[in-house]
Amino acid sequence: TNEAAQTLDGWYSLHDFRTVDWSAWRTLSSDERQAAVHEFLGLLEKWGIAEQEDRGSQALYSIVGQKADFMLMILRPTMEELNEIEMEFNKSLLAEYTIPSGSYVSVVELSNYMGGDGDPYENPHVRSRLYPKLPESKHVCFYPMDKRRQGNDNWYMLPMEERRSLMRSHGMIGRQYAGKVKQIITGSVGFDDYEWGVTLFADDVLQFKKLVYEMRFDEVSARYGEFGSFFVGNLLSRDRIHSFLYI
Ligand code: 76R
Repeated sequence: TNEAAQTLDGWYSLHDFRTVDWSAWRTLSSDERQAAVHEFLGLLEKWGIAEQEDRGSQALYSIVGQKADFMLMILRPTMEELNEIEMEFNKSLLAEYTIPSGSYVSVVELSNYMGGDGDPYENPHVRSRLYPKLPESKHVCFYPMDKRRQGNDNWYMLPMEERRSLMRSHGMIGRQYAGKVKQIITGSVGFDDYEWGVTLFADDVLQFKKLVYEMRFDEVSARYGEFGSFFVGNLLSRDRIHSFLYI
């Protein structure tokens, strides 16, 4: 049998997508809406403590287009904590006025195609990637993907050496976007419908298109990439939450 890539696994990840039920939200009095907003801000503050203590991270973005209105991305050391946070939100007043519109469960993953020396879990650079503080970039892009297993194009039948060399070329393209796009690859085999989640952060939204397009011409993506739905969004900072929910 073929050699599986070894993975380094970091924090567990939940991407939670919600659509606001604006017509129901509108029926509340402005005091009730204020209370719901404050409760939500309180939850964000509470979740933020874990981030300050290096026990996780989270990001909130409004989503452009009809697939959802906002996305909360949460990273935590355990699957239980993801579940707790999701439930805390579900029990909040605001949640009563949102409709779940998708979620993605995965774990931050690095593969050993590029491998370095020593115990990677002790390497500060590796640690900062496995346990990342999510950036407050202006934009986010998320999509799930698979590596193809079809006829002659079966990623999982390729020898390790060939996959390694293909991944090297993939990494070289990615590196040209250093400083412009931050990517977090999360593995979801056994957890969700696709094999990976790709989450990209950038201040210039156009860099998502440029990066993803350029990668389409690279063999790993051209021959082996299969993609789910794409989501793109704008940072929902604390002060923008008020205007976002104002009606
Ligand atoms: O971890 C590393 O930086 C080493 C090189 C590297 C690996 C192993 C790397 C670099 N990636 C790796 C693994 Mn990637 N990546 C994607 C997508 O849209 C598409 O066509 C694909 C979606 C993007 C945009 C992207 C960006 N990468 C992976 C894997 C796991 C593969 C496996 O294990 O079989 C997937 C699914 C995947 C997909 N990648 C980079 C980037 C960027 C920007 C880099 C450069 C990172 C840097 O050097 O800073």
